[in-house]
Amino acid sequence: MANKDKSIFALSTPWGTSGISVIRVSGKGCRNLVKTMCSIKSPKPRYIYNCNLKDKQRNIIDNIMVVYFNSPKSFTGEDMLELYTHGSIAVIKRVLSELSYLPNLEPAQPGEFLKRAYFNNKISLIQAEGINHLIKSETEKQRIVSSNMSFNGTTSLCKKIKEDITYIGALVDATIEFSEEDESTQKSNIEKLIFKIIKELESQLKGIETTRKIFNGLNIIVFGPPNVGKSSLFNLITNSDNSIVTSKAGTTRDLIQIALDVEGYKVSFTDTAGLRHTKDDIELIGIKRTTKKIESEDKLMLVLSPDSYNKKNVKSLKDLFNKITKKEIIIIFNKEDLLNFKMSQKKWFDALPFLKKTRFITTNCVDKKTKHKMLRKISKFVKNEFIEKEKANDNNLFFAEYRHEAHLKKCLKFLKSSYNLLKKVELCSEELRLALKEIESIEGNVDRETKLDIIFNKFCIGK
Ligand SMILES: Nc1nc2c(ncn2[C@@H]2O[C@H](COP(=O)(O)OP(=O)(O)O)[C@@H](O)[C@H]2O)c(=O)[nH]1
Ligand SMILES: [Mg+2]
Repeated sequence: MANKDKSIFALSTPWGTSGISVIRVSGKGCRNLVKTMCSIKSPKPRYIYNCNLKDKQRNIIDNIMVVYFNSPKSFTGEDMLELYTHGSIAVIKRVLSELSYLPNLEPAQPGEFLKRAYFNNKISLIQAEGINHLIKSETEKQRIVSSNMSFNGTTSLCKKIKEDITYIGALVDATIEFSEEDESTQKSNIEKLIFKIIKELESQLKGIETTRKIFNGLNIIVFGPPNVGKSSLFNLITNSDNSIVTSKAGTTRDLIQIALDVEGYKVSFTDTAGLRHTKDDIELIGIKRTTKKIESEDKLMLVLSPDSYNKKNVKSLKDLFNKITKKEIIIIFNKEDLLNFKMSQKKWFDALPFLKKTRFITTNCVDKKTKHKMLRKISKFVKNEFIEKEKANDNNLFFAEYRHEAHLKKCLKFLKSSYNLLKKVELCSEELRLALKEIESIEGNVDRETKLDIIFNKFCIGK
């Protein structure tokens, strides 16, 4: 992080041509900057001004809008400026270079505005992480979960859990005062309360898996023997011509990936090299990469066709299936327009009997007339088989980071031992106190600068 006494500046909108661009400045000297660069003598805070932005030689750089925010009523809690310039690369460059010559002003590090906001108690750590996800979000599901984290959802849940643990702590401490009989009813009450939080934490930990899938996307790997029409199918699904299609076996060598938004979920499809024994060393690299990818991902789309049925291809697939376990597989029987289609389907199932229960559809990827109908059929199949089961109540997803998971797990551990230590009031109280600390850490009681840097460096510049 840059020196906290220094002021920082950055372009907060993307670099490039657009209607407007926003450049942010935070720290001491903002007010003075409005005077010198914008010729506004005493800017009213949070008031938008139209002015000419001038360089040191008093030449006009651009006609802009500017807002001055006075500390602590700003995003970072410091004095701040937002300059709305025309979205021109030349203007942006000129303004940034002009700012960089000013004393006490430095380009912001990634996430530094958020970091200052956090240090000035404007936002919690989890809110900063949420805003970072929100900025990067591309699909509706990603937006919903990021919003939960940024705008109160997660904070309220943490508050509720903290209140519950504190309340239990008070009850535990009070048991000392009770008669033996009252003590046992009280303890069974406490047990119930602890159990309720344990259940909540367990459900949140489960939810993290779902959140990760929402943020990282679901990966579907299109694979199979050469020449079955994998690349044709991939191009059809992704509405692209990114994958080369030829009648020559071994055309695709690189892994080609495209991400789509399927009902608010980010879904990435990967086209792969056809699996076969080959002496071509470049194709071999492609096949190795394909096998590795299949081994590492869960959702597999096996493409087969009548003209690809032969002993060698059967063996390649058998070898692969011997290596992999626990995958979700669906089959696309392609080239349904070929004459011996039905027969070949049976042959494939007979050769690979373990696939007999696998769900499948039949397709034709070359007939332009049926293209739209085919796409609908494939999309429906993919949705039913791969997306539906991932669906969760997004409003109940509040955590995403490995950091959150670690604290939740520790909190759970302390709660469980407090449950087991109910008879020893002091020890039980101590476990509850430790559990409480873990929830506070999620919200941001992280005091080691280095650890914070790891978190904030993942963020973008200008945020
Ligand atoms: N008849 C027919 N040919 C197809 C179909 N899908 C793809 N092909 C053809 O099969 C050949 C191999 O296709 P390609 O997509 O490159 O297969 P890949 O090697 O599995 O990626 C090309 O000549 C395609 O035009 C189909 O549904 N029917
Ligand atoms: Mg191909």
